[in-house]
Amino acid sequence: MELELFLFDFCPYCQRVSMIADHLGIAHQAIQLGGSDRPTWFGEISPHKTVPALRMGTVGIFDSSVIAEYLNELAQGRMLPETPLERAVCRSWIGQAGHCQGLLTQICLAASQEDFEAGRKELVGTLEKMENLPLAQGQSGFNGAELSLVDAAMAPLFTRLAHIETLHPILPSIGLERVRAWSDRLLSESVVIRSVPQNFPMRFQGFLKNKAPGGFLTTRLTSA
Ligand SMILES: N[C@@H](CCC(=O)N[C@@H](CS)C(=O)NCC(=O)O)C(=O)O
Repeated sequence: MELELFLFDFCPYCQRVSMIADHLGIAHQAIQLGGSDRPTWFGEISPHKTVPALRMGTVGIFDSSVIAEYLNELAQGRMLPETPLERAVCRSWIGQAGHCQGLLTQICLAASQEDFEAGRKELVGTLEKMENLPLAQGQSGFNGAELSLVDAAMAPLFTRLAHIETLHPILPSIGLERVRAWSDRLLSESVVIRSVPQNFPMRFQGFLKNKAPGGFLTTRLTSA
């Protein structure tokens, strides 16, 4: 039975899922669905027509966390550690990655410097919690050498953070060394590089101009 993945290449949640499928070598057909006018039949697979979504025969599933777990199960759970407690720790931090992604959207769409700073402060606060984890101590991923579901949840965030930082600093100049090193290592992994559209900088600019005309970051963009 063919596995179909419905994706939009600029979407961070889709980046996460396609990176996992690629890393695990799971054969699939990637079907790109743009940002607007998704067909009616797609609502049968994903009730709010959000991507990513997955179809196996007549069965559809949606939500990147669910799809990530499903793909990982198809590969005997390689992308999570062995014990239930370690897996639960990972899932806790995957939840935080989702929280960070929401904050990043808030930062991108901030109308004023004040809103931008409020989002930035909360994002840095969450990353500071990650800094104290036993992560990123010379290994490429959250759990060690193998890319994990936590890495796949964080990589889209790090991709976007790196672009935003070309416009305005987000991370403090001192501190967060482990998180920075974790980001650098993930962004240099070939599976992560392949998950980012080649025209990402241009798309990112287009996203800011469309979604936040006159917003704090958009202004930085035009003055850059
Ligand atoms: N919680 C969902 C979020 C998915 C989501 O918001 N996807 C966006 C694209 S980034 C979407 O399809 N939005 C609806 C639209 O663009 O019409 C997940 O993790 O899959």
